[in-house]
Amino acid sequence: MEKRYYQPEIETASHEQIKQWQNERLVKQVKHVWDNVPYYRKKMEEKGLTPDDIKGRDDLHKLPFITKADLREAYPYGLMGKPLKDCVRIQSTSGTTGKRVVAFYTQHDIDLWEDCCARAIMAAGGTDEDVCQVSYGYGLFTGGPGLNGGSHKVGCLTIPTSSGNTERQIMFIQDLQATILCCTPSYAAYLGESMKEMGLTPDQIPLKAGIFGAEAWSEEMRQDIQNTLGIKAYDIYGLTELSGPGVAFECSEQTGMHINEDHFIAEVIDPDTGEVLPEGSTGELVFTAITKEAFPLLRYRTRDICTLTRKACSCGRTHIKMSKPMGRSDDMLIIRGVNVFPSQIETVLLNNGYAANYQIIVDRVKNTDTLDVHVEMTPAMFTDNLGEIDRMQKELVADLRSMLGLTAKVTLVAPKSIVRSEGKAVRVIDKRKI
Ligand code: DLL
Repeated sequence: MEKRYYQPEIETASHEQIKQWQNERLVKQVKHVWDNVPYYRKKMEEKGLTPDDIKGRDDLHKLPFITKADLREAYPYGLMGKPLKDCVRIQSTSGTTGKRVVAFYTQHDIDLWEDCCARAIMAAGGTDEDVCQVSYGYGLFTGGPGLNGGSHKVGCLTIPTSSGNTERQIMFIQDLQATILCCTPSYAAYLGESMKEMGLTPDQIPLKAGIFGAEAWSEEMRQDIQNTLGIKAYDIYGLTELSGPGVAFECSEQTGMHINEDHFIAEVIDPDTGEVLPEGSTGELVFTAITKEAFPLLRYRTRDICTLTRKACSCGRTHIKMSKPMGRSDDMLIIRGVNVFPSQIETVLLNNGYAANYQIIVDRVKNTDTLDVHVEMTPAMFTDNLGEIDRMQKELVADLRSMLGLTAKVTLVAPKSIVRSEGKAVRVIDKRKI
């Protein structure tokens, strides 16, 4: 495939050049934050630091972390780096795990964010000849606005369907011959399932690529979506606190996501001690935004667990790659003392021929944690033969035991009985917290 980049001189810059950009921008950003964000200045003072202590990337570890708790404490204006009159937009998270995060943007911030999304679209093969359907939610969620802006920058014809109304989504894909689809992986799987039911085969679907993110999804789910829709499915990562989608994106190699290092410095730390881990270790991802003006977070703890690698990539991009996050540290379930990520359960299900339609129910009965996995049978495997269902359930229990090291209860349910999601899927119900 011909190599195309949105900003070639940046995306393929040498490691020395990237380091130089990071050093210069970090020094400038620390000064900006010191001068304009009293909340963070106080945190630095508490550690006995002034901007003079930060001469470049190698000094980053000295700076204090910012956590979700800081965002809550400083809500809504306490971490702003620019006066309100210079800001043109906010975006916000759904706030499912506490108070909403409100992030502020100057026009310059939006411009750089959209550049990052444009890089992702071109890495997925997008050009100005493409028709890009953006089926992420528009509004406060960053998915729709971010990819919409990136699609404009690439020059694609953009279809801003937002999420939901699956029939209309499919109508636009067919009638306007959409070639790129942007949505959550769970919604892509649902669209694929619906098109299959309508009798559409992959070669009758005009899509060639998908840019899917905003939630954890397994390699097996990627294969599933690629096969049903007849596309290449690319991962994209980001979070509202750091702008939104496009902090990192996948290229033709599909082996992890390039982090846009001219805008973000990534570290991986031990989530328990906060110690910075060497490249290649698995730990919590921490980001420092070095170009953002209005919401300039330094050393923000994402709670996402992954590894970083600077191995050469066949796409020609030089920016460091992050692995697919295996989940969030706060998504990790501790069941009878064992750490369980929902993505591990998904892998077992998809390897056994099930689709990613499942729900994990955790409870505590008589002081013992219980793990119930409800899994939909696919229409092809559906049966009402109880002996056969029992056999299939036992097979999954055994495979889950070898993956997780503990026994789960598996209940197979009829096709279509688990609610489909149009945005981020809710996979886990933890009744211990209710
Ligand atoms: O989900 C931004 C986004 C929109 C990313 C569209 C990609 C595509 P938030 O709602 O603030 O922002 O949620 C951020 O979602 O910390 C991760 O836990 C998770 N996440 C995002 N992308 C991925 C991904 C958007 N590709 C949180 N794989 C992050 C796994 C992801 N998890």
